[in-house]
Formats: sequence, structure tokens, C-alpha cells
Amino acid sequence: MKITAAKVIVTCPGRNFVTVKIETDEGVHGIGDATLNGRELAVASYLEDHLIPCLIGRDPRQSEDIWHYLYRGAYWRRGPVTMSAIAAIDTALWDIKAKLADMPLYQLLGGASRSGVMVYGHANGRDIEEACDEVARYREMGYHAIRAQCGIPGLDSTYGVSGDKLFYEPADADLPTENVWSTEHYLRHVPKLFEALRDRFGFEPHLLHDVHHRLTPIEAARLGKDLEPYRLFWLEDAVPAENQEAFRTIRQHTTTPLAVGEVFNSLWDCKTLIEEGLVDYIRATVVHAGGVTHLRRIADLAALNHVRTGCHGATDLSPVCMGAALHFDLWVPNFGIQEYMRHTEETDAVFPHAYTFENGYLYPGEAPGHGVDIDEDLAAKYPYQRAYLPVNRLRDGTIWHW
Ligand code: GCO
Ligand code: MG
Repeated sequence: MKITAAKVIVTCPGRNFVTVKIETDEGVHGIGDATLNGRELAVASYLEDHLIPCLIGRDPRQSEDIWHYLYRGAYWRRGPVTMSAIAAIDTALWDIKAKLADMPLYQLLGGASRSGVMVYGHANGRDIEEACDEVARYREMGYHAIRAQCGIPGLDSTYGVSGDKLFYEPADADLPTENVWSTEHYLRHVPKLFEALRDRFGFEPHLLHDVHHRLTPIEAARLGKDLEPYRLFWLEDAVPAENQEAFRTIRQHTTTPLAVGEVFNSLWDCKTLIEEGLVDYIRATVVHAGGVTHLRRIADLAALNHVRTGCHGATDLSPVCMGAALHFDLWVPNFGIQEYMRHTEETDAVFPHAYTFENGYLYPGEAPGHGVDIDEDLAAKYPYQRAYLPVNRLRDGTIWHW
């Protein structure tokens, strides 16, 4: 069996997505997500100019060998562009392999370890009251786990708070927009949000919060402590995580569970965090962490150290990534939770998929492969549009983490 053709499809049904489609001499094709928010064309070029020429003629069933060929063969290892490109090919190859076996991907990985995939949704409001009302709306939709963010008095805008509630989209402009940040205002306000949420909803719903890398370790330690009475499911991305050892400071001071890793692209990015038990949930996902082949290695190391998975699932991860992630989630023994930000109707139409939502759970479906395809004619109607994530500045103008 041979790979006969492979191509990259860039489409913008409301936001940009990069998809790889691999075709074979047996008529079976597979697709993989290669979207890297705000840097989409770099991955498209990496695929078209550097990886696809190496694929033609290879046996698509040798996904393990192809992964190492692309990873080690480049000499230049890791990094988000490289790993998203490898991930897309790997996802497409697993899709092909499962279709050949006439099985949903989760069966090929080892079968279902649970009946459904618990997901969390995003509730946000301009103030505490609006955020509480949004959490109520998610409860009505059936969610058992909800991430809560709210506006901070004294700041015009902040991460995670948007006008369009269901389809929050941070990559919002042709050139980066600028937000203003104050750690002091934020640290004073966030505990009040969770106090109000627990007062209104009790301790039954899982509540999560994303700091989006904005604190220093000692500030994060203080926030974790302040939030302990409200029993968060997790506190996410408390500090930028290039320096894994920095989490030791946070860990020494608080029992609030910690999640990290949506920007990680390899096992090496989280090795110390996992081996020292410095976090509770690892957020790496299929598209940015080298595909199913590499993500399962991360999950296996995590399992040895009591760390569970919590795959990133924002709208910039396409339905193709979501489909593959759900098969992974249904199988992975140390599953924690899956993020689920809904895609727009336009996006869902371009990517017909087998997965479904019911009562707070997603189900990957029983279609052979990962269950997601691309309507190429429809995709062609939405040309690429440059879009950037915002940048963040302190009130004196200093560039800060976003
Ligand atoms: C999340 C993330 C996203 C990111 C986005 C960047 O937890 O869902 O932080 O909102 O900002 O995916 O591309
Ligand atoms: Mg996040």
C-alpha cells in the first residue's frame, strides 16, 4: 500500500484552519489538523515544501516509522510549527489505518475506557453577575464542568471575556490588538468571582479558571491559596511554563489543582512537570503535540505520576483535531477532562463529523477512522484571512504575557 498524494487545504469559515489530506492507492484517504493560531501559513509551507515530498510512495500504515522519519530526519527537532505539521500527517495516517481496519480510532488505540468524554465549556461575563448568569446557561445546556472568566474592574478588556458568548474567538484582527493588564486588580477580583459562583451553584459543578500565563510563581501561589475554599477543578496556565522548575514554588504553597500545557509541543516540554508531580493535568493535544503517536507517550508518562489529561480544545483547534482528541480521550486510561469550545455552523459545515454532544459529554461516534472529513468545495469558498492573537501590555506600556 502506498501514499499517492497529499495536499494542504487552508480555509477560513469564520476563522483559519489548515488541514492535510493524504490519499492512497487503495482509495482510502485520511485527514489531519495542522492549525497554529496566527501562524497558519508557516505550517502550511512546512508541510507543502518540506514534509509532503518525503511522503509520496511510503506505506501509510507505517505511522510510527514515518513519525520518527519526520521528527529525527529534520535534524531540527520540536517547536510548534514542526510538531503541528508532523501531528497533521500522523493524525491523517491514524485516520487511514482505522478506516482500513473498519474501526473507529478509539478501538484501534485499545477500546473505550469510559462511556463518554466529560467536557468543560467557557462561561464569561463583563462582571461577576454576568459571568454567574453565563455559568447558569451552561448548566442548563447540561455541562458538569465550566470554566469561568470575568472582566476586571479598572481594565477595559481582559482575556476570556467576549461579546459573542458561545463562540469566543481571540484571534480577532488583521494586526494584533492590544490589551492592558494589571496583576494587582486581577488578584483582588478573581476570588470574588468564585465566591459568588459557589454561593449560587454550590459545590456540585466543576469550576475551572484560566490565568493565561499572566502571573509570576509567587503570585500564582497566592492566587491558588486564595481560591482553595472554592475547590477548583483546576487553575490553568498560572505562569508561562518554559521554566518548568518554576512550578515548584506554586506547588509548595497551594493545594489548588494545576493544569498546564496547551502551548507545549513535546514530551520534553513537560517532562520535569510530570516527573516531579508539579501539575495535575496536562493540556497538550493532538495538533500541537505531534499527533496521536506522541500524545499517547505524554499521557503514558503522565499516568505514572498521577497526572491526568485535559486536552486543549479551543476554537482554533479544528473539528479534525477535536474528532481525533475524542477518540484519544475515550481510550486514554488517565483521562481527566476535555475542553470544548463550540465551532460555528460554517465551520461545522466545512468539517462534517461523527461526534455529538449530550448532557455534558462528547461522544466520538462509531464511524471508521476519527470520524471527521472535509468538504473541499465548501472550504474553497472561504479563503485565508490574516488574523492575529492580541498582545498584552502593563499599564506603563511594558509588553507582558498574553
Ligand atoms: C484555552 C486557551 C485559548 C487560547 C487559544 C490561543 O484555554 O482555551 O487559552 O483560549 O487562547 O487557543 O490560540
Ligand atoms: Mg488556556
